[in-house]
Amino acid sequence: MIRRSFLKTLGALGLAPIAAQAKLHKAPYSGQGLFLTTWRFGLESNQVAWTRLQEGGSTLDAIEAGIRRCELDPAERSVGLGGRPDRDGVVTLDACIMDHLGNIGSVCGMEGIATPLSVARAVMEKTPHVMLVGDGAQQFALEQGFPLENLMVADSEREWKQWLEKSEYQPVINIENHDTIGMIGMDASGILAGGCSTSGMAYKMHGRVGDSPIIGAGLYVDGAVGACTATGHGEEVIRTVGSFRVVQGMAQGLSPHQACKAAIEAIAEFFTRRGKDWSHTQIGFIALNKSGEIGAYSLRPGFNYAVKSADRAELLDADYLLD
Ligand code: SD4
Repeated sequence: MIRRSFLKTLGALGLAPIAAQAKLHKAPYSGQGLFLTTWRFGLESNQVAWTRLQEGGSTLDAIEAGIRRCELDPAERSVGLGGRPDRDGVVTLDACIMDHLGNIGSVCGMEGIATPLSVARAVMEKTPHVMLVGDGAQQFALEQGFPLENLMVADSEREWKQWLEKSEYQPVINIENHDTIGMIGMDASGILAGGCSTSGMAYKMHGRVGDSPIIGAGLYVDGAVGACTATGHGEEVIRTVGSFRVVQGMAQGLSPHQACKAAIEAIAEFFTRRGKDWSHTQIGFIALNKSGEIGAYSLRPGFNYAVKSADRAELLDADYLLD
């Protein structure tokens, strides 16, 4: 009785819990697992996640393994080891993780630890908190036995020194096929989870944090509805609470594709309303729902994502709003 009137009050305020609003009257998921990952490197990360799942790992284990593959690859220059530095020449990493029950963990602006997603998972599972930043995040990681490493690779250092000559800060993002890794997935029983890991925008101000470690912005999972993750211009994704927006869209009956499109349209609307120049910006979302439907959408062309299921392993181009 109390619960019903509480829900009614929340509903009147437009705040009813997503699961309670869910209109997902689709067939239940009948696959053996499904992973969706941003960008070309998602192909390999999906394969690693898939193997981990088939070996008996949970969705969360699979996502951690898939993202870790990318974090530890020094050739991937926007995630983990080898990530591009900030304007002061410091590589700082952001990551977050979320499971189907609403457990969350996040690290922001962490230096010297190559696998921030695993640290975010440790924050989730081993602390009473959900987010650790900077020195505190590193201190916790060291206590947990993560190794301290120099994350700057020679190519990143050379490019940074070149950049210093002009020091022009124009966030050019997503024009190359390697960027923030966001992975969402589901096991054979439909248990969802997601993770997101990045070194953020190259040459950002020291201390800047984007959307990727922010639950609701860079990642959101509702175990009864679906999951979404974002890549691109983090400030805009935070402004519009992008990933939560997409999951809420799915809860209200939109397909993953429609929900991603609606979130991109909202971002465009926010730009227009604020009269800001958005000619250099890019944002992309990927999403999946509980019945195994997938979708993606970006602001402009060039965003791709990898999908993996029992009978699929491919890279797809997202639909987009602007040419
Ligand atoms: C950020 N969203 O730090 C990240 C960067 C990114 O494609 O995804 N670039 O804003």
